[in-house]
Amino acid sequence: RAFNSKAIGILGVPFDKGAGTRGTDKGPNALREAGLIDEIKHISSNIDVKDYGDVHYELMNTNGRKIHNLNDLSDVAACNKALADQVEKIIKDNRMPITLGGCHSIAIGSISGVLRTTTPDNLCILWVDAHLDLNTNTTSPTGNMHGMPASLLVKELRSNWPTIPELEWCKADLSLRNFCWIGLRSIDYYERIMMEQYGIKYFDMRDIDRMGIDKVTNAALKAINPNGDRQLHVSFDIDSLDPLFANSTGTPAGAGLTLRECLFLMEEVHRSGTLSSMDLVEVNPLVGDVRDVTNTLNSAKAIVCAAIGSNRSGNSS
Ligand code: Z70
Ligand code: MN
Ligand code: MN
Ligand code: MN
Repeated sequence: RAFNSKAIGILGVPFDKGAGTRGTDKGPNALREAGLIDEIKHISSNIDVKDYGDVHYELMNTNGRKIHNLNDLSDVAACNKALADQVEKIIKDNRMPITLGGCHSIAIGSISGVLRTTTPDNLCILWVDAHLDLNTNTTSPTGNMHGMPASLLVKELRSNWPTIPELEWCKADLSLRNFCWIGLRSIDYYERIMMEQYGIKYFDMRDIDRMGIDKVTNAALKAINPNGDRQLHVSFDIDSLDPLFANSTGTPAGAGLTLRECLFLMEEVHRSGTLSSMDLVEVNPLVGDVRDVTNTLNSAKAIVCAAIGSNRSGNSS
């Protein structure tokens, strides 16, 4: 299959129920109103972008069942099920899906949709985030499912989960070996234990200070795609950025990535020729003042555009 297709499919996921803070459901339209689609069209003359609109979902009948410490599970499950169908459809239209969150729980459906079109061994995941998002319902200190998507997608943690009827459709069995995290600086107690137990690949803020973003980016891509023959999904949480550049998010974490580091990272992702799908999540236009929201939207747009070929050295076609 061809990577870095010039054909893009944008999908909004106005969903915030996996987060403890309301408002990420306003993310997709805020990005559209800030001109994201037009900015993508202006990257180059041969780029082809289609806006698929927003995902809609209806609740399943759960007969009132509840599972311990999974807030709004029925909504999270129903939204992600609909999302997986839409992502699969966009790929079958020969477009690269870019999902606009929404909270990070939407990575469950986004990555599940991609996995219907390829094998788990063929897919690698770059998770750019201040947080690890590897909790299960028994390790999570909050019950918020945006802190759990990675663990629902990997086979190594399957036995740590109870049977969840609403998520029966989620058959993702990626290996943790195919994941690498960048930007970590807020990790929960049990997440830290899992990181050590499974030898998780990551480059945290200390690694970026020590190595610089160039070496980190290339080491991360090499770690999950040593032969360059896998397709790459980037799950980009805007809270990986320092609050100076993206304060409008539910849980900003200080001392984070600069916008320049993120642009370099995404330019390299583009240059790798392996990018096949992407999430941009946790933009919350209800947090902060007008200036915070503008900065956050500008950062988010620049990150998406860099991933699909916008280059600070100029674009010639
Ligand atoms: C914490 C949890 C999280 C984003 C917060 C926080 C997770 N580890 N993710 N904000 N984007 O609740 O599991
Ligand atoms: Mn113009
Ligand atoms: Mn996240
Ligand atoms: Mn986060």
